[in-house]
Parts: sequence; structure tokens; C-alpha cells
Amino acid sequence: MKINPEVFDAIKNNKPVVALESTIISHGMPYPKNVACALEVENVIRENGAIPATIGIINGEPIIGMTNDEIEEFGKRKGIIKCSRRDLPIIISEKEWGATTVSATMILANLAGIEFFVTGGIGGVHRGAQETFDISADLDELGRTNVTVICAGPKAILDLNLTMEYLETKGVPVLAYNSDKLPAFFTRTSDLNVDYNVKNPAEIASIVKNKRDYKLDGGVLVCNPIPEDYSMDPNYINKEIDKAIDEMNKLGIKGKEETPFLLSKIVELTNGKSLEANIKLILNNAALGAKAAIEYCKLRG
Ligand code: PSU
Ligand code: MN
Repeated sequence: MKINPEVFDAIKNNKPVVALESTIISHGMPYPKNVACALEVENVIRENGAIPATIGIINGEPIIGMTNDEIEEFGKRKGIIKCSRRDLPIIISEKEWGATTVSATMILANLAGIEFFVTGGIGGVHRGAQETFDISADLDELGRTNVTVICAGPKAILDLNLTMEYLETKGVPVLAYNSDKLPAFFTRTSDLNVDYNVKNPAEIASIVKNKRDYKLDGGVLVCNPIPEDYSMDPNYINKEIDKAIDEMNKLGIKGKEETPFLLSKIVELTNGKSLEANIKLILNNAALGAKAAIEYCKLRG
């Protein structure tokens, strides 16, 4: 692995580091907004006192802390492979470019010694998974790898209820930031309860610290509601999501292509409104992730 020197120094000296994924750049948003967003997220993390480490794979080498030029290349380049746990050894061995999903980013962050990871939304149990078995590898990763993921909740392209059940089975604590309900990405709430309403970054750090001290292996999922001003009307966005899913089924899109297809279709159907919401919520998550990482460093001492 190649660890950026600034990131390496921070990890060694108990300074706060926040990992970021690269699938969101290559498969989650269109160019050039993807690059602008990725760089802005890094800025927000810095402004809040932590060091960003965007993770991806270049010519088979995992990079922990991409440069701005590398981020630009990830945003532009065609044919970067979406890479989750199962893909990692192949991409590395074949010296490919790989965009790391939540699962692969967790693995690499953990190998590098980074506890906190900020993203927009995680993968989950897809609607109809009773038939298709389509359950994102992100959920099993959360069940086994010691990284805390800050997101805006699972998107309503998924079956949120089944996603929560699966996370419970895997022993993943699901915390909502100043909310009793599960945030659902574009909307601040859903009708599902979370395990715990966490009030501040220090409380997040304390829960993570106790999970680590008691060797309760696996991740912690922090769901941070989208800021009020950018939250979308649930009726409107859920209707557009249903249309996107219909179209996906008509086209017979399956497996790892599903999520990227739905993400770009929803941007198209909402004339870019969903993309703006997506960007705002990630920036919001970045600020919280940085603050939690700082509190964790203080606790760890
Ligand atoms: N959900 C989003 N935005 C994203 C993703 C999910 O709202 O960019 C990406 C993440 O990289 C996540 C991956 O890990 O999609 C999940 O893909 P799948 O459903 O194929 O497991
Ligand atoms: Mn899947």
C-alpha cells in the first residue's frame, strides 16, 4: 500500500484522520461535479481539524490519501473497476485501477490504522432481496471490520427495514445523530427507529472506544440526517426512485451495476436536484466525521 506521508505521520502520532471512498467519485456522481465534491469534502475535513485520506487503487496499488491530481483522474477516467471485498485481490494482482466501495475502503482504512470513514450513503439490502439475495457487501463488512462509517443513512433505493434487520444480525450499532429515527439519505427521517440517538461527537467517540476496548469486532454506523435546508420532499423523491427501479428492472440491470445505475438515473430524473442534495449531505458528514475523529484521538490519548 502507498500511504501519503502526511496521513502516515498523522496515524503514527495519534492525530485525527478521516478516510474517504472513491466509488462515490467514479460511480456515484457525474464528472466534473464528482471531482469538485471530492476536493470540497477534503477541505471541510481539514477546516474541521482532521486530515483527509481518499482511498483508491492505482495500477494495483492501494493508495491511502490520494493527491488532488489522482482524484481528478479518478473522476475523469473511464473503465475504473468498482471494487468491493471480493474484487480486491483481483484488482491488485491484475494491476488495475479500482474504485473502492464502502466495504473495500473499510478494509484498506483498517489496514492503514484509520478508524473514521465518511461517505454519503452505504449499500444495503435491495428491495426484492428475498428472491435475488442482493445484499451489499458493505453490510457484512460493517459486521466484521473495525471502522466507524459516517453516512446520511441508507438510500430509499434499498429496503430500509431489511437493511436494519441485517445490521442487527451482524451486530452493528446504528446511531443516528440527534434523531430517534433512521435518516434515509435524501430525507432527514424514515419511520424506522435506530438503536441510539447520539448527541455529540464525544459520545460517538466514547461508543467507538468502548466497542474497541471490549473487542466487539466490527464497524459502527453513524447516520447523520441531511441538513434541513437541502432535505427533499419524501413523496417526490420516492416517486422518482420507484421510476428508476422500474427502468432498471425493464433493462435487466443486475449485480454490481444496480447501485451506479440507480444513482445516475435519479440524478437524471430529478434534473440534478438529487445531486445537489447528495453533495450537501456529504459535506455535512465530513464535518461530523472530523469532529468525532478528534474526540477519539483525545480519548485514546
Ligand atoms: N449509495 C450511495 N452512494 C454511493 C454508493 C451507495 O448513496 O456512491 C456506493 C458506495 O461506494 C457503496 C456502493 O459502497 O455504492 C454499494 O454498492 P452495492 O450496492 O453494489 O454493494
Ligand atoms: Mn449488490
